[in-house]
Amino acid sequence: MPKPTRTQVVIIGAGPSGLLMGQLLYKAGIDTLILERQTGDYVLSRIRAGVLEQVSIDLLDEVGVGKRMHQEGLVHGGFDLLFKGERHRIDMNKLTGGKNVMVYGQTELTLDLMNARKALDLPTVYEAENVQVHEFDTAKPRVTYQQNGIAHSIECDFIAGCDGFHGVCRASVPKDKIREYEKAYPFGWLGVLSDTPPVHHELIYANSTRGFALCSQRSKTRSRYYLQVPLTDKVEQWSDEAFWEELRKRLDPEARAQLVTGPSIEKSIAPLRSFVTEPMRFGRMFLAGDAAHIVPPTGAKGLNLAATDVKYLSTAIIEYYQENSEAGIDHYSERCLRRIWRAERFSWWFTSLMHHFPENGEIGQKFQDAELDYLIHSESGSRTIAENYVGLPMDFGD
Ligand code: RFL
Ligand code: PHB
Repeated sequence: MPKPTRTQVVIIGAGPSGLLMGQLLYKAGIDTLILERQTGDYVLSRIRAGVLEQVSIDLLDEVGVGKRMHQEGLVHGGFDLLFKGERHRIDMNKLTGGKNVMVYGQTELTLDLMNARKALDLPTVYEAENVQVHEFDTAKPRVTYQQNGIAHSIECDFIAGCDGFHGVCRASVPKDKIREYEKAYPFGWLGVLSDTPPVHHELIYANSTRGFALCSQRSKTRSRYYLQVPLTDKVEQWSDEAFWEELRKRLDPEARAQLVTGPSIEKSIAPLRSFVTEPMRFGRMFLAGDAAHIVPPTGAKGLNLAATDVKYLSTAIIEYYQENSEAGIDHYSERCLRRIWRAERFSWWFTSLMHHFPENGEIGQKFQDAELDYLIHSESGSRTIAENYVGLPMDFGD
């Protein structure tokens, strides 16, 4: 058995949550070790989020990795809702008193965080096998793993479970100590990335009788599109041709005419679910990001919630070391969950409003059309969407 080593915080997972956590703690002089199951290249190959709220932008600036994001990210002050064949703009900027979102791919943000950690020579173990968490309900937690067949054991003060939905941290909590709330949706999103100019300078969220579609982007020359598909569909069934043809059918005539198609550079199907774990603290182990909750991507909230969890958690741990106070740690779950449930509600509501539910029949479609018609014509209705989409503040002040 190799001699155990020690660090202050072991972070499990080098996705956006884990890497941001590492930077926030580094800035406060706290030692971390990150353990990641995959290779760095694999982590960077997962095409996921594209929209950052102001709170996430501010956090990336706070840790000093915002330079490329500000150069290459696209600031959006609105988006279009398309229904009954017509598009209507939600002017987020005007409706929220000047707030915007930033379109910047999760892959780019992860790369920026990865490079920052590498430049500081902070320890990260990629391809860490069989990571296991031990004694996290005591004052001396421990994490074991293997690398290249060699076993390692690390003692620490805290474990940050930033290991995503399929991670080991949540799975290690005794079932009687955790409560899980879950809703699975009866469809998935088929996503395509292509080096083609976006169909529109802002995002288009489309409600069509054929199913939901989303026109997003990564840059002025790279597009990201999604189609609602049955869960039984396999990605191999969808040729590029079939994808573009179906997308065209779900758009309005103007967008249809403007759509530039090309070969896909990534194509995948993601299931949609709402999921929340309560609590998010188990002694000296904390869950953050997708390890603790999942939202359907319609509201673009997943990565943003991950970033704010990590801000709450790093602040609590810094308080513990600098002020010898456990108050932040004690309130971590409660503070996060309040924000999480609000984002979960919005994501569920927006998903329900925009997707096709055949089981709800024609009347279901009529209800959606009527609600959308109300929302775009009522200033308070439009403001409700805008306010939630740009993101709620970290402290609600109420
Ligand atoms: P991640 O990104 O899943 O990273 C977790 C990391 O932990 C590693 N890991 C382990 N490491 C060691 N040992 C183990 N036993 C481990 N088990 C797992 C994994 O390899 C991985 O590297 O979670 P994190 O960091 O919490 O980040 C969350 C975000 O990735 C996620 O919420 C977003 O991508 C969600 N999301 C969106 N969020 C937004 O805010 N805006 C969007 O526009 C948006 N669009 C999306 C999305 C997610 C999507 N999919 C595919 C689910 C669009 C899509 C299609
Ligand atoms: C994306 O660009 O991947 C994206 C954008 C907005 C969403 C979901 C995904 O709501």
